[in-house]
Amino acid sequence: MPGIRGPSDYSREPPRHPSLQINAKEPFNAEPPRSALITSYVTPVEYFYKRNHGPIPIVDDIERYSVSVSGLIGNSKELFMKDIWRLPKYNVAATLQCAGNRRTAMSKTRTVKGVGWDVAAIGNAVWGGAKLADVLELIGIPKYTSSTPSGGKHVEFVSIDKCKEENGGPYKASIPLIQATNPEADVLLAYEMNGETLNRDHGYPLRVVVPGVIGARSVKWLESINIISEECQGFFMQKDYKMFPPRVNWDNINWSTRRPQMDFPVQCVICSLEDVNVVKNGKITIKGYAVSGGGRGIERVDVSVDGGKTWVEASRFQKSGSEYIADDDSKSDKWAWVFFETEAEIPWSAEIVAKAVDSAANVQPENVEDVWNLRGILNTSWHRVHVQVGHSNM
Ligand SMILES: Nc1nc2c(c(=O)[nH]1)N[C@H]1C(S)=C(S)[C@@H](COP(=O)(O)O)O[C@H]1N2
Ligand SMILES: [Mo]
Repeated sequence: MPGIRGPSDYSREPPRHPSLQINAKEPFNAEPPRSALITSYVTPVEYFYKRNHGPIPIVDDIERYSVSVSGLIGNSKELFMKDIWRLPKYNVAATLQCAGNRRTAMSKTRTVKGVGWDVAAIGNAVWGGAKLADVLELIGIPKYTSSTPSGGKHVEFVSIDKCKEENGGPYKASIPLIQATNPEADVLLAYEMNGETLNRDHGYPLRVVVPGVIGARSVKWLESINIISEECQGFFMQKDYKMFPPRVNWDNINWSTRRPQMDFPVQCVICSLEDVNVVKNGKITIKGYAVSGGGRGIERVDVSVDGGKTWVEASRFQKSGSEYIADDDSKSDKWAWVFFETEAEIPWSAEIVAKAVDSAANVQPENVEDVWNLRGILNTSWHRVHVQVGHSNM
């Protein structure tokens, strides 16, 4: 194996921050406390959620590490880190969100299958690396190609980790060739996260970052890239991460009837309050994140302190000192989340609700029941927290 290997046990896992809430230990799945998310627009690496399906791979020799590129392209090629480093480097601020974010809340309606997550299976990082479009050009596929002469229409990313869902094989996924060769789609082969070398949990030495798409397609610990005619047939593309209607259950499911989920829908979450917060007086700050997939901006965030009867509009911002304008790429980070904030005065108890609208006017569903699905993905229902005012003499 070229300088990297996927261990079959958990004896060599990397160190992790003690404040992470562990949702599964082996494989390691953890998220930060929700309040940590809103302390910084760029999520510090140690607080960034970790979503794994097997033991973390080990790099024995970075000099020997290479990614093989093959499939429907003439000759296959080995790319070493020095080949990747030589390409123009881009820093892209992009929010990664697991499709299972907010799954625990969905499972309260009806049981779902999968690791439970609160609201922090999401993070915003500045990813540094080469554009996949440049990498593919290097091996002879021009920009904006939707099909190669030999019929390649998808780009498959294969890892080196050992996943039980793949019967001990590696994690894999694919994206359409047209997205991979479009430089504006900003798909990266990233070797840096927030200006530092990628760490082991997040895919060292090289990972894919597909902005605006569910985290599942951003394959970590890249081992090979294949140009293929049909989308990847791996477990995580074909038998997982698909959105089914509420009536589909484990007895009547037919996986082939649905497409693999790619873009994520509009989402927003209140992070400054927990269920149930007791506050000293009636003044509260309602702050959280809002994000949409496909590069769509956040047009509006509505907040209610009476369970959704009346609404106010929250302010939105990304970086301090610059105004956030949805879909203005010169001012705002198109692939990144937006923070929202508003203050409110509440009586003795209140249901606080937040919902976002994206730049295509997509809205969040009111009730989780309406989007319930057996795998518990894409819970984007109105986010609600309950707050009580405590009567102390302080
Ligand atoms: N090789 C590999 N890549 C992977 C995964 C994995 O288990 N193995 N998990 C995927 C999923 S489901 C998500 S949400 C993101 C999580 O990335 P992070 O751990 O860097 O936050 O990685 C994706 N890439
Ligand atoms: Mo995920």
